[in-house]
Amino acid sequence: MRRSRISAEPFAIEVDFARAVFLVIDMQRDFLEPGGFGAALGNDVSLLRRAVGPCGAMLAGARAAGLPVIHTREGHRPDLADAPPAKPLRGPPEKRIGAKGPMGRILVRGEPGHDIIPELAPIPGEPVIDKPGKGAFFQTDLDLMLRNHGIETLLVAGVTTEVCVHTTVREANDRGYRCVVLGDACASYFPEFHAVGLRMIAAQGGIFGWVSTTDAVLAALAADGPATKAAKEHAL
Ligand code: C5J
Repeated sequence: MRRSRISAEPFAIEVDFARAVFLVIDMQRDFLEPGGFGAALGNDVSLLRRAVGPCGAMLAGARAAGLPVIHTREGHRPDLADAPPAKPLRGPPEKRIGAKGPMGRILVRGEPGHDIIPELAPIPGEPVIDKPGKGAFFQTDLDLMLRNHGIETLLVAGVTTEVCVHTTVREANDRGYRCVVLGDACASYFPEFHAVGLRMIAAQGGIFGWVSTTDAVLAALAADGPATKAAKEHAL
């Protein structure tokens, strides 16, 4: 097994890329485009765009290197049977989960707003995990897929930093995975929450994981070369 060093906070981490995946959290139209769930909650969705370029660069690098990619989407069944009753009851009725918006019913599977933004669309062979909650492990088969493929490290990006990225990293950390969060490939409607969210991950000796950058991860991946290609045999 070959380990590559990624510079990160609180300290550099050695990663076996043959046992790593790139996990892209909820880069959906409902969060990033006007008229979706994020906008219905009163947020400036343009603040999330800053993560798109870095996410795209990491996607391209992962695909070129043979590093498996997994996407997630937050959303619910059309009858909302998988939404806890308190979730769709928040906010004014015309802006709630399940209400009709310019991109279809808000945060409902199968609607245009639920799709991943076209710039970061999954390609054939990349699993998409549909999750009813904020965390990607809650009521999904993500853990099973990762364990079946011997994955130990998650390279994590997406939105929003302090909600679905954080929840997923906490869930993963408790399940024994090592999470390296690509800070510049994450974003929040609240820049201060983004900054503090990243600090919380790396604080106390890396209480939830590591925080790095897209460039640092790509540099380690490029230096790794052949070892990553071995991951192709473990394609998810
Ligand atoms: C939110 C998410 N913010 N993907 N979801 O409701 O972070």
